[in-house]
Amino acid sequence: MNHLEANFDGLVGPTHNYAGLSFGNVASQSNAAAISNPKAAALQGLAKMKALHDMGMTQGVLAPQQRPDLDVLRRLGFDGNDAQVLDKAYRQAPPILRAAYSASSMWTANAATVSPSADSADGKVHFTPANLVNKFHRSIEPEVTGRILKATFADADRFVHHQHLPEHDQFGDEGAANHTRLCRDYGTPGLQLFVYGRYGFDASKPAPKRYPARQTREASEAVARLHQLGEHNTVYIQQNPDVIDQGVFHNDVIAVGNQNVLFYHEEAFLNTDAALAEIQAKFGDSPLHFIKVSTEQVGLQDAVKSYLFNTQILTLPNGEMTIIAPSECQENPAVFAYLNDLVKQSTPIRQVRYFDVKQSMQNGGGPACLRLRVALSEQEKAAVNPATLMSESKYAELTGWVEKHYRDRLTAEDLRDPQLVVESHQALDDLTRILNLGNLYPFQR
Ligand code: SUG
Repeated sequence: MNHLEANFDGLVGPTHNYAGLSFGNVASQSNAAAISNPKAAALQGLAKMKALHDMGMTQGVLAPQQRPDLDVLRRLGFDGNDAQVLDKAYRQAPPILRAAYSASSMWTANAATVSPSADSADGKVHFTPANLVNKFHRSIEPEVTGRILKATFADADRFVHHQHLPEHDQFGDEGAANHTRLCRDYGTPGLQLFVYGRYGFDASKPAPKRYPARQTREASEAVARLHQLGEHNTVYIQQNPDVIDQGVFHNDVIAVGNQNVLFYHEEAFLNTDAALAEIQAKFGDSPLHFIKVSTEQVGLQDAVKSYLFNTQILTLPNGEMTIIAPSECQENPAVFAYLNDLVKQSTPIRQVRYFDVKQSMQNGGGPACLRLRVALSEQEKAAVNPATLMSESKYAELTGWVEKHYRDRLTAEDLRDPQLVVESHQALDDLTRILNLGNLYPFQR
């Protein structure tokens, strides 16, 4: 039976803006108050999706969330009609208004953790939305994320949807950004690496000092239990707290894996040798490529700025691996030289392709942040909501939809404009028809 790995990218929502909301994410903080271009952001994301489709990959689309989240603003005491709620929040608490407007659900690597049927004891694909409790603007995502995932992977005989973990920092969970699966083929049982930043219930263990560790070990263990994984197919690895303090707010900023390749920076993990030995022991005899990038080759700051590791490693239909990198990797001399050399080495990676996702990068989201990987059998793929899969016609329909509904400029001042709410609702209402999602948004219920 054929298995494949699908990428489900987050469609950038109509209110994409730069609000400086993510302490510990250097790009988000340094672009606070920059002027965003939601139309360009959405088109950049769609162009990447279409390119992967054209490369023969299975590419899906995950819908954005309803923003602004007026319910959460009302829950926080801003009352009146929609225009009054926006105006009060704008005058009394601008950062809260910006949070309620964030299009951060575009980074679907943080939407959920997904375990394929080959690994889970019950032979089903498991999804757990991430609770994202570390940042207020992201903590308001999981419920609707769960609804979007259910509308996309609806077949209850094949797909199991769990509730997100309890909403507390001790169970901080950021989803697939801290989760990598290694395997021989997508359909053979694999090994799931859960990378955490700290312990939630043991303050004596190492932890970063400056920036928050968003993922706890206890959260990772809970997801593995829910997904019916066992000791034989899980490895827990602690992130190096020092790199978190240098801006590595998710593990996918410093490491990425695909099939039998683990591509990582030498400073990524706390106990690297022990972790690699455990991976090797549990992976079995077949060849495994640990591609280590040393600090001498690429310094940590260059890795963080260029997002060398926030790349997608794809296995193309011809079996060769390609890296999907942001154009920032081309612009950084050390990183560009490294990648040019990498494709000449004896690893499965044969090619690098560069994409302009600058609108997302300026908020700390690279190509890998924008996608959720779902390994599927052909039957499972056939059970996916077909309207969410990329095709020539879907691309044309979605780019037309963006051109029609999106603004090309958004400032902090614009967020008080009630017309933006009307425009966003119209856009999302149309989108639920294009993606055949039903009435999933609060304003539709
Ligand atoms: O959670 N940025 C996101 C970026 C997420 C990147 N995802 C992965 N690494 N998988 C975050 O920090 C910034 C929003 C703002 O400041 O406007 C933001 O939420």
